[in-house]
Amino acid sequence: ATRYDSSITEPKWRERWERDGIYRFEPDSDKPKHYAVTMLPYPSGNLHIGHWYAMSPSDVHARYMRMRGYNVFFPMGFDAFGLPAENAAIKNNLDPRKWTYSNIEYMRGQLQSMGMMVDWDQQIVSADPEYYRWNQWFFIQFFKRGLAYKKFSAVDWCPKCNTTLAREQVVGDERRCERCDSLVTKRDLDQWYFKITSYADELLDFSGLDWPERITTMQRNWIGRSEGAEITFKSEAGDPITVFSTRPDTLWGATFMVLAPEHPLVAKLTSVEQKASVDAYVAEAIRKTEVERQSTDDEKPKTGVWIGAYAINPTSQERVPIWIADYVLMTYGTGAIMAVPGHDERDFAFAKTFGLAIKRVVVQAEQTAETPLETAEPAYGTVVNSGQIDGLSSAEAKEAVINWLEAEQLGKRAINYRLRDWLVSRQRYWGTPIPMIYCPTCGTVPVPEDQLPLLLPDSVDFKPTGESPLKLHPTWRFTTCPTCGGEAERDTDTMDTFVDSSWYQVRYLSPHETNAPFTKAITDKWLPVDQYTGGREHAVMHLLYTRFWWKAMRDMGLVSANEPMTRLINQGVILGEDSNKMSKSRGNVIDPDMLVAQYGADTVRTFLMFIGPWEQGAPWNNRGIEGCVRFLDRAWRVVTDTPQRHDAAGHASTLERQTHRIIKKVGDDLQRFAFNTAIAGLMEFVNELMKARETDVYGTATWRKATESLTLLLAPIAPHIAEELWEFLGNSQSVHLQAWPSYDEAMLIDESIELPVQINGKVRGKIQVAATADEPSIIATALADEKIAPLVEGKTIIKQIVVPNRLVNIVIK
Ligand code: ANZ
Ligand code: ZN
Repeated sequence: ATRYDSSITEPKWRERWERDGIYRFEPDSDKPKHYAVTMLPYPSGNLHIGHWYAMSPSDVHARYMRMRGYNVFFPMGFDAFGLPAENAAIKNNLDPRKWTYSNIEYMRGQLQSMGMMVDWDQQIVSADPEYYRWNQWFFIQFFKRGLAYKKFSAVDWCPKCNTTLAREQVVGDERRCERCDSLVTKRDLDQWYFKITSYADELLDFSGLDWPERITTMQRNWIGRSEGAEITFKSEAGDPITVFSTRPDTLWGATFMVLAPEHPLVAKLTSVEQKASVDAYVAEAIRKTEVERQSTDDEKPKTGVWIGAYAINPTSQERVPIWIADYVLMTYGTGAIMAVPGHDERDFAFAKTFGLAIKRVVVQAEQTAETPLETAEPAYGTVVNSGQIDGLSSAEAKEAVINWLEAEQLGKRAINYRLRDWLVSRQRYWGTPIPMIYCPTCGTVPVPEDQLPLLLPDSVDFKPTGESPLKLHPTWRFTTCPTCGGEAERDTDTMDTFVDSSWYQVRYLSPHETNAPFTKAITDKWLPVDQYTGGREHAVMHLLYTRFWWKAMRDMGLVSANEPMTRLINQGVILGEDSNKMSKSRGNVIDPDMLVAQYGADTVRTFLMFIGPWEQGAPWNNRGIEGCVRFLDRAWRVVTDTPQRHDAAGHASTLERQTHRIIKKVGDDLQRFAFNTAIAGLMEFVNELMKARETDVYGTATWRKATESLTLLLAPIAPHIAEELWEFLGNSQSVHLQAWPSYDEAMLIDESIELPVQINGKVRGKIQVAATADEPSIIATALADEKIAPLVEGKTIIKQIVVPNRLVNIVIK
C-alpha cells in the first residue's frame, strides 16, 4: 500500500490543473451556465478560518455543479480599497498601495492552497485603475441621470476613523462606528449621495429571489415602508402644521402636537413668554444631535417644552398644545407629529411626564370606551370616542379618515420610508477618487469620460486631520474646467468602498475589457449570478447596495434581469473551541495555514464541512479534525490497499445498492448545501466498503463501480486526494472533468429477501419481503400468503415468531 502525503500530492495536482487549464473560464460552451460567486475577501494580510469556512464549501458546490454538466464560473478577487490600508499606513508609515498589493500576493497563495476551481486570469482587484475607472464612469452616469447628487447636511462622523459614515455603518442604539466602535458624532459637510430611495418600492419586491427569509426581512425592515397619511392641523398663530401618521384612525385621540426642535415653524409659532425656554431647549437638542438623539429606548425620560401655542384638532375642533421634543426627528416624515398618548408609547410617556390629556379612541373586545388606560395600547381594535367613525375597525377607520381628509383637503394618503439615500463621500485617501470638478463659472462638471481613470495620486500625507488627504496634496486638486478651461478644483473625497463591491460580480466576467465596464455579449449570457454565498452581516449594506446598483444598470440598458443574484446562501460562523468568537485577545484563533501544513487542504475542507450545518456554523473542535483525518485515510486505503484475504461470501447486490444510495444522497445533500450529512454518508459508505473488501465482492465489477463512485463523490469535497485516487484507478483524464455518477431509482428501493414460513415448526411456504421490513409487516405478509392463509383459517393463532433474516413461525391450535 502507498501512503498518502498531502504535502506532496496537493501541490502536485494544483500545478497540473494550472498547467492543463482545467478551470479556465470558457464563456461560450454549449453547456448550461452556472455562475457561482462567493463574497470577495478584503486583503487584510492573512486568510483566516472564516475565509476557509465561507469559500471552500462554496467551491464544493461549484465543483458539484460542474460535474453535473454545467459550465461553471467561480471567480475570485480582492476588495482592495478601504480604511485598514490607510490606518496601517498611518501607524507603520507604509504606502497603502504596497501594503495592499503585497497582502494580495500573499493571500492569493493562501487561497490557491485551498484547491479551489478558480481561474485566476479572471481575478479583479478593486484598487486597480482598470477597475475603479468604471466606478468613476458609473458615478458620472448616475450624476447625469439624477441618481447622484450633492447635499450639504449634518452627516454621521466617526471621530476616530476621521470620516463620514453611511447610515448602515452606524450600529446599535448607542450609535457606534461599525468599524472602530467609537461613538458617532455629527458634522456638517457637503457630500455626494446615491439616490437609492428612488428604488425603495422595487427593492421591497423579492419575487424571483431564492434568498434566506431573514435577509429579506432585514431588508424589508431597513427600507421600512410605512403607509399612512399627512394630516394638516391649523394653528391659532397662523401657519398650519402637517404631520405624518400611520394611524389616522386615532385622529380623535390627538391631544397635543410635537415638533422636532429644528422644525422651521418653531421660531414662527413660539410665544414671546416661552421664547427663552424654547431657545434653550433647541440649543441643547442641536448640541445633542452631535452625539445621540435617535435612541429607540422607550425607557429614556422624555424631555420637551411647550412653545406657548395651540393647534386645532381638525375632527373635534379642540385646542391642542404644541410642544417641541427631541424624540421627534426632523429627518423622518414631516418632522412633526400629532401625539396620541392613548395608543403610542412615546406619546404616553411624554403625556405622563408633562400631565397632558390622554384619551382612549380604540378598544379591544373586553373593554369599553371608559376603560382607563394604564399604558399606551397600540394594538388595532374598534374605534370609540371618535364621533361618526365609532364602531369601525381600526383598519376601516384608517381608510375612512384618509378619504375624509382628502375630501376636506385636510390631508392626503402618504407613504414614508426609513431608507435614506446612500452617502458615498469619504474623507479618506485609499479609495476611488470622485470624478467631479467644481468650476466657479460652470458649477459642478464631471471629469470627461475619455480622461478616466482619474488616478489616485501617490505620496500623500495621511495625518488624520479630518480633512481629505487629497485636499492636502500640494497639486492634485487644482485643475482646469473641462467646459470653460478656467481654473477649477477637484472633489477631494473618495467613494465609499461599498461602491466597489456593488458590481464586481459583473466585472469578473470580462475583467480585461477596456471600452466599457464589461463585455455585454458575455454578461448577457452569464448574468444574473445563480448562486451567491457569504456572510449574513451584509444583509442591509452590500446586499442592498448591489441590488440598487443592478437596477440602476438595468435602467441604463446594461443588464436585463431584475436582480443580480438569484439564490443566496449565508454560511454561519466558526467559533473558537470555547464557543466564543475567535479573537487574538482570547487566544482561541485557529490558523488555517498551520492546519493545511499539518493535515493538508482536503482534510481542512472536509472538516469545515463536517463540523455542522453550514448555515449554522459551529465551534472549532480539535478532536473532530482527527476524525476527518481518519476518514480520508480509510477512503485512501479502501481503494488502494489489497486485502490479505477476500474469500468470505459477500453480497455484490448489497454493495451495488449501497453505491446507488450514496450517489443519490451525496448529490441531494450537496445540492442543498448540506455538506455535513453528505460527508457523514460518505463515512458510512467507506465503512461498508471496508467490510465488502474482505469478501469475494472485492475485485468484481461491482467493487470497481463502488470505488470509482466513492472517488467521484469525494472529488468536489477533497479535490486533491480524489484526483490521486482517480489516477490510481487507472484513469488518465482529471477526475474534475468527469460527470457526476448517476444512480438507478430501482436500486434505491429496499432489497427484498425470501423468508420460509413455518406453521407449528413445519415449512409451509415462502414469502418475499423488503430486507428492512419490520415484524408486523412480515407477519401480515405471511398470513396473507396464498399458501399460508388457508392453513390458518378458522384456527387460533397462539404465537407468531420472526427470526430476522431467517424465518417466520406461526403456532396455531
Ligand atoms: C399618530 C399615532 C398614533 C402614531 C398611534 C403611531 C401610533 P413608522 O411606523 O416608523 O413609520 N412619527 C411620525 N413622524 C415622526 C418623527 N419625525 N419623529 C418621531 N416620530 C414620528 O412610525 C410612524 C409614526 O411615528 C407616526 O404615526 C407618528 O406617530 C410617529 F397610536 O401618528 B403616529
Ligand atoms: Zn467652467
